[in-house]
Formats: sequence, structure tokens, C-alpha cells
Amino acid sequence: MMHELTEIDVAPLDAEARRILELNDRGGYTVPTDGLYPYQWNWDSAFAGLGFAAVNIDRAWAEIETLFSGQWDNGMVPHILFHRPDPGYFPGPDVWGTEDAVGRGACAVASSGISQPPVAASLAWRIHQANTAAGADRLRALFPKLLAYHRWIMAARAETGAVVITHPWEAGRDNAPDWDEAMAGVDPVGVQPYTRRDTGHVDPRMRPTKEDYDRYIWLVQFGRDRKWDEAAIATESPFRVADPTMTFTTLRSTRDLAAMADLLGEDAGEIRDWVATLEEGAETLWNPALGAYDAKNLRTGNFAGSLSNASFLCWWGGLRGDRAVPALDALLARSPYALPSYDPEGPKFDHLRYWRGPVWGVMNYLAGNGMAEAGLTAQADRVRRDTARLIAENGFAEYFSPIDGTPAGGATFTWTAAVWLAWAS
Ligand code: 2M8
Repeated sequence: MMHELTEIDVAPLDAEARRILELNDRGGYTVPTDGLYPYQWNWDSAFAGLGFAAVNIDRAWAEIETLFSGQWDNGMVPHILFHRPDPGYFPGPDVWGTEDAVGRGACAVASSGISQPPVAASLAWRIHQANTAAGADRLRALFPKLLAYHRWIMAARAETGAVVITHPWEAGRDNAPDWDEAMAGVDPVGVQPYTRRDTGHVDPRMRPTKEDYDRYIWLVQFGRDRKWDEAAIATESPFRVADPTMTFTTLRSTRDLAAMADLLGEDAGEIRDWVATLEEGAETLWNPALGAYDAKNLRTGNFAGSLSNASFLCWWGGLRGDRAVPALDALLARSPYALPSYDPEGPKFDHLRYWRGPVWGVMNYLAGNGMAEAGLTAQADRVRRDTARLIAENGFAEYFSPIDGTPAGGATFTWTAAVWLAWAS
């Protein structure tokens, strides 16, 4: 399965990746792909910033700054910013109804009411490292906003030390098997009639089912009915799951925030306390039966039993030790292309259905960089080479089959282009 990067002619792919960033640039922010996702998404945007750092450092910072223009007064950074209305996506701002949300305050940008994996601090830190002179003032201005975001996460979402999601969309891994038990606990009674738009853009076999969508929309209505009040949602929602993606991306971003604080001469005491809390929380996600980190349903205490690409973000989170290596090696051995979002030998595997099997470049970037830092050189190399091979053979797709590399979801995808420019090439 190994592929020599020297066999890939990188120059035309570099040019295509740059063209995609330009194509999806809406002026200060980038859409994930035209049509399917016409707004600014939180973690997509952080990756877009990383991609722009290889092209235009000023534009890279602008991407992150526009993302934080949507930050609520309570520190939360929403998962979607609806800068301009677009009927091509559902659910839009009218469904989210965040105008009078508790905690939104004076923020004028229309948005969703949930967040997403907080990779912004980590990727802003890398953008800064790409050009420290150009980034000095930008980083100083951004730092308090990043701090407020993380203060919100720790206050609203870290009651067990691990970071919880209140909606599958918050994890960024929408229909992952990780949420199946918690989603079964949601009875979508009273969901208002709606029309999906995603299945008009891409093959429905590559998207979540109607059963999933009914519950996604029910959870949006549930939050809106409580004015997105975190305390009410934490007490009353049937859906509250501790997530490895959120936990490990928060842990890594918190470590990077501490490094920023040191550089800027700011006090890092509160930040280092968060690292300790998150490390303890990460331990609660270790599933001995799986030999890997796993999602945990806080309403039942049950693990999902899901071996996924999120399981292997532990090294990106800064955890060390090799107890997850056997599960990683087994997963790599049964995946023609690494890393699948769910174990190809698991009972719920579906090689094209979104987060239930396909390979995602952004997850490979995070997991692969973490492996390299932890000294897992062969595994890190395999993940990076497979990412390059998938893109070189199949284009800049949203995601790919881990079995035969089939490109799936949207095309000309921003974060796939960014991952190519920043790492895979
Ligand atoms: C997907 O999620 C959105 C909802 O947020 C959707 O399907 O409508 C996920 O892959 C998510 O991780 C990603 O940020 C978003 C935009 O690329 O699409």
C-alpha cells in the first residue's frame, strides 16, 4: 500500500490546490465547497487559514479573524457563520433562531447555536510559525479571543474533564457510529416539516439517513426552544456525549494557547490547569475492551465501542505512551487507505457513507502529525503518503473510500486543498 511521493508530480496539484482556495474565497472567508456548503464553517475555516499560510499570510490571518467576528459574548465560536443568506443549504439561520440566544450578546453575525472541534488555536499557532514577523500583532490581537473560546469550552462542556458535544454536528463527524446509542435515545416527535438540500447536491448514499436528519433537526429545535442556554441543554437534553475529537483537539489547542501565552508574556496558569483537567478527562475515554479511545454517552455511561480515526488523535492531543498502538496497527493493516473514519471490519462500516467509513484529509493531518511528534514514524508516514495518494489519484474530494479510494461528497474541497498545501505534498 505504500506509495513513493517522488512518483507524484506535485506541481500541478499545488496549482490546483491554490486554485481551489481562490475559487472558494468569498472575501475574508472561505466556503468548504461551492453549493453544498455555502457558509463559513468553524474548523474548515481554521484549515483554510492553514492552507492560505502557504500562499498569502495576510489572507491566512484574515480567515481566522473573520471566524472570530462571529464569536458570541460568552466566548462560544459557532460552527456556522451565515454571512450571506443562501437557500442552497438547510438548516439556515431561520431554523437555528439564535437572534435572542442566551450568551450571544451583541454579536451581529448570524450563526448556528453550537460549536465545532476547536482547532483554531493550534492552526493559528502554525500560521504564526509560518511567518512570525507578519503574525506578531495578529496573534496578540487574537489571543484574548482564543482564551475566551477555551474558557467557554471548559465552563460549558468539560464537566467530566473530557469535552462533550450536544449535537452530532458539533463533533464534525456527523453520522459517526459513535453517536448511535445517544441518537437512538432521541425521539424526533414534533419535528417540523423540512426539505433537505444536501441530497440535491451529492449522492444520498454518501450522506446521513433520514432517521439521522430527523434527529439532527429535533436537536436544533430543542436548543432553539431553550434559547441555546447551555445550562438548560446540559440538564434536559437526551444527547450528551463525550467525544475524542473534541477532547483531543481542545487538549492540543490548550497546549498551543499556553505556548502563545509564554511568547506574549501573558499568564498561563489558568491554561495549564485546563491541560491537567483535560488529561484526566481523556483518561475517561480510554475503552480497555477496544484498546483505544472511544466516545462515551454521558446519559448511560456506555462507550460506543467505535474504533475510529478520532480514537487516534490522542498523540495530537499530546498524550504519550503506546497502549493505543496495537489497535492503530491493526486498523492500518485492514485499511487499503488510511485512516478510515470507522473500522472496515466493524459491523457499521459503510465505505462511502460520510463519517461511517471514508477517509478525511483533515483527520489524517491531525492524527498523522500527532503520530510523527510521538515518534510513531512508520505510522505517520503511512497516513501522510496515503493522503497524498488519495488526492493525486482522485482529486480534492471532501472524503474518500478507504477501500478503493473513490472520491465522495463535494468536489474542489477547501480543507482537502489546505491539507495538501500544508502537509500531504
Ligand atoms: C459536515 O457537516 C455539516 C454540518 O455541520 C453538514 O453535513 O451539513 C461535516 O463533515 C463537518 O465536519 C464539516 O465541518 C462541514 C463542512 O465541511 O460538513
